[in-house]
Amino acid sequence: MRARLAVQACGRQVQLREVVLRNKPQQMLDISVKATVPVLQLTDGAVIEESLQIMLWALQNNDPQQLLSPDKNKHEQMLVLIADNDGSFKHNLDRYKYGNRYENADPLQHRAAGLQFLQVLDGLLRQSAYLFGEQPSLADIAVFPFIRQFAGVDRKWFEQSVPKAVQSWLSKWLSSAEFGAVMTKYPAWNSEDPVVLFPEADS
Ligand SMILES: N[C@@H](CCC(=O)N[C@@H](CS)C(=O)NCC(=O)O)C(=O)O
Repeated sequence: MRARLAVQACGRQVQLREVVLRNKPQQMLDISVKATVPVLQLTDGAVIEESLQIMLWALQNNDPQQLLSPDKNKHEQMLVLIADNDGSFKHNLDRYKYGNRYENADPLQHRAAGLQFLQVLDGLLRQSAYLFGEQPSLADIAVFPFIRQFAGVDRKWFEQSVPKAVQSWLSKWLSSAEFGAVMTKYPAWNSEDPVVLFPEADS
C-alpha cells in the first residue's frame, strides 16, 4: 500500500500486477529471488524489491507534494523514524498480530513495546498536523499503513490506550482520498490479461 501511495503521489504510472502470495507467478520469481511484494521492475530491467526503495525511486523521479522535503530540513530524522518503523515496530507488530506464528512470543509484551513507538509519533503529532510538519511527508505515508494494522488487532484497546493525536492522524489518513484510491482491489494477474495501469489515467 505504501509503495502504491508513493507511485500515486509521484504522478507516474506503472503496470500493476496483483499477486496472490500463495500462488506467485513464475514471472515474479524469475526477477526476484526474494519474492516478496511489492516488487518493481524498471524498463531497463533493474528490479527494486523493497517498498521503501520503491517509494524513494518514485519520489526522487518526481515529488510534486514535496514529500521528501519536510519542514525544517528534517529529511534525516524522517528516514530514522521510518527505519524504526520498519525495524523494531514491524517486529513487534508481527508478534502482536500473529503471536501464534512465533514461538515464545508474548503478544501483549509486543503490543506494549509497539505502544512506545506510538508515543514517539504522539510527540511529533503534538507539534504539527503531520509527523514532520504541517504537510504530509514520506514518513506519514510510509508509517501509517503499519499503524492501521496495529489498530486492527484490537480496536477497542487501541481506542482506549493510544494517544488521541495518533488516533486522529490515523483516521485522517484512512479517510483520505489518497488511501481510498490505493485500496482498490485488483484481480490476480494473469499473463493473458490486458495491461493494468496504476494509477488509472483519470485518477
Ligand atoms: N521489507 C519488505 C517486506 C515485504 C514483505 O515481506 N511482504 C510480504 C507481504 S506484506 C510478502 O511478500 N511476503 C512473502 C510471502 O508471504 O511469501 C518491504 O517493505 O518491501
